[in-house]
This record gives sequence, C-alpha cells and structure tokens, in this order.
Amino acid sequence: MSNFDKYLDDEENFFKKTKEIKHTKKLLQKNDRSKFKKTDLDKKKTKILKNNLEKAKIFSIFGENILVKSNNIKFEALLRGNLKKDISKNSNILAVGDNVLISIENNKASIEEVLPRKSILSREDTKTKKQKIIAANIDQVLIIGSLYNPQFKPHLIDRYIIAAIKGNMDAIIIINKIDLLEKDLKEKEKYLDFLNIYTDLGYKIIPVSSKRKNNLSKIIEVMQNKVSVFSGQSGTGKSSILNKLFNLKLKTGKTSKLMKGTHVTTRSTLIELNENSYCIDTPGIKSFSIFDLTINDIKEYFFDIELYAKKCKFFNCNHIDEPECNVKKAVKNNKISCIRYESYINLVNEIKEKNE
Ligand SMILES: Nc1nc2c(ncn2[C@@H]2O[C@H](COP(=O)(O)OP(=O)(O)OP(=O)(O)O)[C@@H](O)[C@H]2O)c(=O)[nH]1
Ligand SMILES: [Mg+2]
Ligand SMILES: [Zn+2]
Repeated sequence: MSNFDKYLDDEENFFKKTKEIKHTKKLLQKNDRSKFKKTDLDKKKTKILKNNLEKAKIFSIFGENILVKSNNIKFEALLRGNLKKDISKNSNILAVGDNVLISIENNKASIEEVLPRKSILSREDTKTKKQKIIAANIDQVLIIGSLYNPQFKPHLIDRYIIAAIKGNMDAIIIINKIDLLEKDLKEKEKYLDFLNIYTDLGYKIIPVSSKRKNNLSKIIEVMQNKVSVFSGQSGTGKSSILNKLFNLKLKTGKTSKLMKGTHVTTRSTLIELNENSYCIDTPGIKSFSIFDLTINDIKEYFFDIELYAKKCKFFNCNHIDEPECNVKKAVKNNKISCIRYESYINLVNEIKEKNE
C-alpha cells in the first residue's frame, strides 16, 4: 500500500468516524443541552490556547468535516464559531490549500484564523452571487479540456484562463483524450486552430491521452516544485490523469451519453506529491461564471481583438451589434479567429444579461 493509498484509507475512516461522532453528539445534546454550553472556564482555556497556535494546511473539506495537516500530522478540525460569522464577499470561509492557525486539544484541531492568501481560484456562486473559492495559495491552474467526449470547448478554457489571471496564478492548458482526435473531423479542425492561435498568444499547451499514457511526463515536468490545481469541465479526465501520473485511486467516471460528464469528483482534495509539490483535484463543472467580471476585464484579456477596436465608429463599441464595427469586419476577413470572437461574445453577452 502506497503512502497515498494509506491516506485515502485514513480519510475514508476519518469521515466515517466523524459521522458517528456527530450522531452521538446530537443524541447527547438532545438529552442535556446545558452540558455543551460554554463555561467561563472553557472561554479562559481558549484564550490560553490562542498563545499556542500551530500553522496548518487545509487538505480537504466536506461539509463541516475538515482535514488539516500540521507538522506532518493530519487532524480533523473544526471551524471556530467566530470565523463562521464572517460576512465577506465570499460564500465560503475556507478552501483547500488555505493556510490556517489551529489550536489542538485532545487530538482535535480548532481553526482559529485563516492566513492571508497569495492566490485564489474562484467562481461566482450561482445561488448567492458571492465569490466561491475553489482553492487557495496555488501557483498554477492546469486547465484540463478534452476532445470529443466531452466536446472541446475553447470558451470554457478562456474562462479558466481569465479566472487564473484574476486570481494571480499562471495558466497551463492540457488537452486530454487526443486518442479520440480522428473521431470527428470538425472537432479536429477546431483543435488544430486552437493550438495555432493559443500558442501564438503565448500559452503553454500540453496535448495528452491519459488512456494511452501519451505525453504525461510533460505534465509532471510542469508540476515540479509548484502547487497546481486541476480544473475544467466534468468528464475531461482530471482524476484519470492524476491516477495515471501518481498511481492514485481517485474515483473516475463514465461520461454520459449526453457527453457532458457526470460530476464524479465531489470535493476538492489536496495531494502532496513531495515536500515542494502539491496538487489539487477539483470537481468539474458544466458552466463557469467568473466572479466580479467586467466588460473591460474581458476586453483586456482579448487584446488580440481590441487591436482592431481603434477603428470602430464608437469608442466604447462592444463589437456585437454596433454599426461600422471594425472588429466584426476583421472577423469577416479572417483577421480575427472565429474561436476567439465567439468566446469573446459569449462572455460579453453573459455580463450584459446579468446587468439587465
Ligand atoms: N478515450 C479516453 N477516455 C479518457 C481519457 N482520460 C479519461 N478518460 C475517460 O473519461 C471519463 C471521465 O474521466 P474522469 O477522470 O472521471 O474525469 P474528471 O475530469 O475527473 O470528471 P469530474 O470528476 O466529474 O470533474 C472516464 O470514463 C475516463 O475513463 C483519455 O485519455 N482517453
Ligand atoms: Mg474527477
Ligand atoms: Zn467594434
């Protein structure tokens, strides 16, 4: 059994155990709620412990079950009540990858403080419209797209690149399932166009097949001494790639007939590869809304499109339905790629709808 298998095993037991503890706690609370009220002595104890805090890292979060690692030991941890009252612009207080300060009592950790983050991968929470933090303190986002099943979606890749830029991270594009390249000629054409355009724009693209183990070593190369997060649509093969790379046993799924992926991974997990390299497997999503995105942000990102905007009739032209738009003319004359323009339109229309 590898160390990581052991960790997964431990983790499964840990979550089972916490469930049991929670159930017993509930029963006890029902019988005598006063037992769980904080006495002055308890409050004093907390104060004393505050002077004795340890640094820890969040490895996984599943509802209220939090797993942290401090000085090489894993603890189940609870979030302090005062942290729960946080009413910031974020919909979650903690994320995998967060560095925190904990106090330890009877082998249980209490999270006392979340330390400042150097980077954040986030999206807009569809319900609350607040910022949902997917992972924190990451160096680079590995954006996993796939060919044919699910279909290759450049506009989704653009969204992840923008999220990476906004969150202070590098973006690397990985296109998986190249073994399916010949399945659909239109898809192949789109993919080859994408390779040309995005390489010219300066992005690093690694085409791979996790099934046939093609090019996987290139991914390992870029992961050295970095914290990487694997993100992308559901079903593109994030967990499959990690399994092949590091001999793990993360759950992987079957893509449905609708070719949309089936949300196999349900929570983000931090995986320690060596002392300096970590990666985070995240649940795939179908649509990805960037938090706090403005039309100006979009224009800045699509600088190749904006090059043509100077000759548009209106200085604030959005290049959608305005007359005498030089950008639309450039698209017609194949000076701007359709992939980029469609992606741009897709984002701008979303913002316009939101503002209506
Ligand atoms: N043909 C082909 N299929 C692959 C490849 N890599 C993964 N798959 C298949 O794609 C499906 C989805 O893989 P997962 O690894 O679960 O995808 P995921 O991105 O982790 O999905 P979520 O956890 O839902 O976000 C599985 O049926 C894999 O066997 C590949 O290189 N080629
Ligand atoms: Mg997965
Ligand atoms: Zn225009």
